[in-house]
Amino acid sequence: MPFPTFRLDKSNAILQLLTMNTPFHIFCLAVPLGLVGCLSLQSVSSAKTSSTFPADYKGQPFGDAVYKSGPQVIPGRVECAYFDLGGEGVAYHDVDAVNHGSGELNLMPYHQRPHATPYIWGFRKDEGMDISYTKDFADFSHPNFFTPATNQLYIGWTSDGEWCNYTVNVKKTGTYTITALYSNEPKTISFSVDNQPASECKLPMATGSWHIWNKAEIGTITFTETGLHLLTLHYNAGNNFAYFDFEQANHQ
Ligand SMILES: [Ca+2]
Repeated sequence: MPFPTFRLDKSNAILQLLTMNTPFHIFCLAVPLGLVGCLSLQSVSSAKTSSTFPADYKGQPFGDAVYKSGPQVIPGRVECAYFDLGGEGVAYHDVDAVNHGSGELNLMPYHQRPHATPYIWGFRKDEGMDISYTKDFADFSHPNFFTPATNQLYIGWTSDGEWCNYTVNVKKTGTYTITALYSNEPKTISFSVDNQPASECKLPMATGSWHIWNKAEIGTITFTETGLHLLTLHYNAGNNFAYFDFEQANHQ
């Protein structure tokens, strides 16, 4: 039997499937499904870049063998440890090149907790940013104002004048409340969007320790265009930061 010829566009693929004999049924079914899958992947990876995204930015959204979701989404949660790839002066500014958590403290066996994994305690250990995770003896041995997740990653060892970038995918325009999971001092932090000042936020209370955590609403921020934006967190010494939740204000 000669091979039939057919076009595999979406409109007639199903018709061909119904009218042809096996084994071409299988082929015809697999190809359209593959096309659909490819289109889905493409839609995830090709978020629209906003008109104000800095054209000369050399950083990239964080990703590794475990985290493959691409730019973090607003509305939603921005995990602080998922700052962009690109290194010192591009994706962040940190006062020294040592990662004092993953690349120093967590090299000590005692800090490699049984509830964690090498991926967690060594998370991005070669970055200058300082990263660690919540530990049984440090973060859960006392009451917290808000109890973080076990193995919650956070950025710490903060110093004055530091900043870090997050390429975020904003799905809806509008004003958002920002809720932070943080510890320690009642400092002021700020965010810029596409290199323009966008929000100044006040951490409402001292928690009393680097390892006593609080989750609180700290301010608002407005996005006037959907698509990819460069969100920059500016901070000084005094806090650990785990994540920021961005929720649309006033049920817009
Ligand atoms: Ca550092």
